[in-house]
Amino acid sequence: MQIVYKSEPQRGLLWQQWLAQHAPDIQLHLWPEIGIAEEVEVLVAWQPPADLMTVFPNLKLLISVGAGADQFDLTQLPASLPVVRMIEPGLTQGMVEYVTFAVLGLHRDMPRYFQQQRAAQWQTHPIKPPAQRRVGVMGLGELGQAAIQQLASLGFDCAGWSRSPRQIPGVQCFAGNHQLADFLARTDILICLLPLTPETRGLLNAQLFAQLPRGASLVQAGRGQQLVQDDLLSALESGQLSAAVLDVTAPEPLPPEHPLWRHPAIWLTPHIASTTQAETALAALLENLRRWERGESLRGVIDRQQGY
Ligand code: NDP
Ligand code: OXD
Repeated sequence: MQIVYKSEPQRGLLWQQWLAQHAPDIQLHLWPEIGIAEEVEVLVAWQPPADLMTVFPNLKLLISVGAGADQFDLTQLPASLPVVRMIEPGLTQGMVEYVTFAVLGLHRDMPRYFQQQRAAQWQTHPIKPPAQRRVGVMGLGELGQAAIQQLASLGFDCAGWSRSPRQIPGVQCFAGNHQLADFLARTDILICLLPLTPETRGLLNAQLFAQLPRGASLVQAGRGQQLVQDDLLSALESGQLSAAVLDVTAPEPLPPEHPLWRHPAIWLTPHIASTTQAETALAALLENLRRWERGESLRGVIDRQQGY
């Protein structure tokens, strides 16, 4: 099997060496080296080359090296080309860690304490038990479910919101637009782990913030285009929101002069919440390639209608 990998080079090198040793029938080429283009059946990429089907005329499978596949313009790809995304334990664990860090930081008033530190102000605030802190995760997929289970184990009052109804022990589950208002009304810390689709683009806006309890906070680790940044700044200004932890922005990188960088109630990280880990992803990648060879269903197939 001839595969081309086009993403972070270190990971590609490790995969190439590991496959050569453990699955020598799979030859992984590291972009821009592609072997014989006509023989390439699988592309594993973050950003595919322009004119994908011209470069690889016999491509049969496109694998996103990340959890999201919104970086692909699905409308430009043949309907018959399966597109799958990465589901692997290292990526999930990274997101669980980031969300847990952010929620604990917000729960324990850390943005406020860091502001106080800069002002050399020694002032304490009451500590709330986690059971009195209502966290709400938007998106109950691979990452959202893992994150919420960790938060529930820490004793937070947890709810989640998804497109279709879900059942997660110990978590109050809401689904669909008709239950969004109820979900928001009971959420002190809102975490977005939604994929970017036409429905979720711009969803984190003034109207949505207004439905949260006053003083709520936001953790945004989905995609930058889901957040209306000016609406966030206004909500922080008015006190409707008290703080935000942002891992994704639009654009990325965020220009140095952008107000989000310097806002005292915002913690900003450069899209590092999680990433596909070279070692842990190998088994997931190989498993999907073998399933594909055997004509079996793949893990993480993107539904073209839903866009995720
Ligand atoms: P999944 O596809 O497994 O889960 C997506 C979840 O979102 C599902 O629960 C789905 O509902 C829900 N959803 C989708 N559209 C809507 C909608 N319109 N209304 C309500 N719920 C909706 O994705 P993952 O959990 O693997 O990843 C989620 C996202 O996290 C990625 O797409 C990516 O954008 C982001 N990400 C960010 C990273 C970072 O470093 N910042 C790293 C990795 C991922 P249902 O259950 O009904 O299908
Ligand atoms: C991903 C990401 O989707 O890194 O994996 O954002």
